[in-house]
Amino acid sequence: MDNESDYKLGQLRREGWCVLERIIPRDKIRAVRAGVMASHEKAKSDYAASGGNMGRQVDLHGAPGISMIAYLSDLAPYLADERLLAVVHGIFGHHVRIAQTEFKTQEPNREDIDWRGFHSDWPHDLTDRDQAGRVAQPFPNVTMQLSVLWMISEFSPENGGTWVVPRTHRDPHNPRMHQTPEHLDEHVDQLRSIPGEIQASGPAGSALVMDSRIWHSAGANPSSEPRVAVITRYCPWWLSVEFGGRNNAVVPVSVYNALHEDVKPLYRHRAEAQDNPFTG
Ligand SMILES: O=C(O)CCC(=O)C(=O)O
Repeated sequence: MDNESDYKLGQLRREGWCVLERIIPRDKIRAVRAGVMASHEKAKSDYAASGGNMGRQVDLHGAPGISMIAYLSDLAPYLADERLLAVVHGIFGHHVRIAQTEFKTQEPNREDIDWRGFHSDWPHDLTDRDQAGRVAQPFPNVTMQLSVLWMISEFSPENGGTWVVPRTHRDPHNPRMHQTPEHLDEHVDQLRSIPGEIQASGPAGSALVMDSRIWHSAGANPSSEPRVAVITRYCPWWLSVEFGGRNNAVVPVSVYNALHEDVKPLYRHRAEAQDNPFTG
């Protein structure tokens, strides 16, 4: 492993997050951003036309819908980037897959810049609203999922860069404790600024990598342009990504076949007409 990957891995383990800068190169990012923005609109109109729910990526009947990777051909080649996989493999070993792929664009012109919505991510999402599995607290000291937020726009305090509270991936409390079915005691208000919070920044094309346990929140975007982002959730082979049915969206054969060879293993478990190497 090179020095940069080693440093980022250490930061991720210690602080719960890191930024890998410019995974998408400067000369490609404009075209990728244009592609992602157009695809987001297309996905919205396709889901609306079919009566499905794009947020949950389910069809009209609640069955798995079409995965957002079907709309992200411009971003897809970077999902198996060497620098990113060095860090992901450093945490999980080589057998990994992407559980969920979602658009995370923040609309412009927000005035409520003090807005926060701190939480940790599945499988450490305490709301467990889909009954999709929730690790019991106190969370074991194991990284189970890496939320990789692609900064398709530059991220900064000026446009709603993600808020993170460093080292909270090891904290026994959680900003959503009151939302657990058993209403655990709340120690932290998820809707307010938290001491030590910082706003993750990076040039367009970077990837914010977060341990799913870390407390984080989208930022309100006061600028006049959308803050364009996509999330992909990297999981180890041993984590159930089907249980409860949360975002089990399907990758059509044609989309799967067009993926780069290094990216295919990340989606094979969701690809139509492919053996699932995790169940076979
Ligand atoms: O969009 C962001 O900045 C954060 C996204 C987020 O909180 C999430 O996907 O869990």
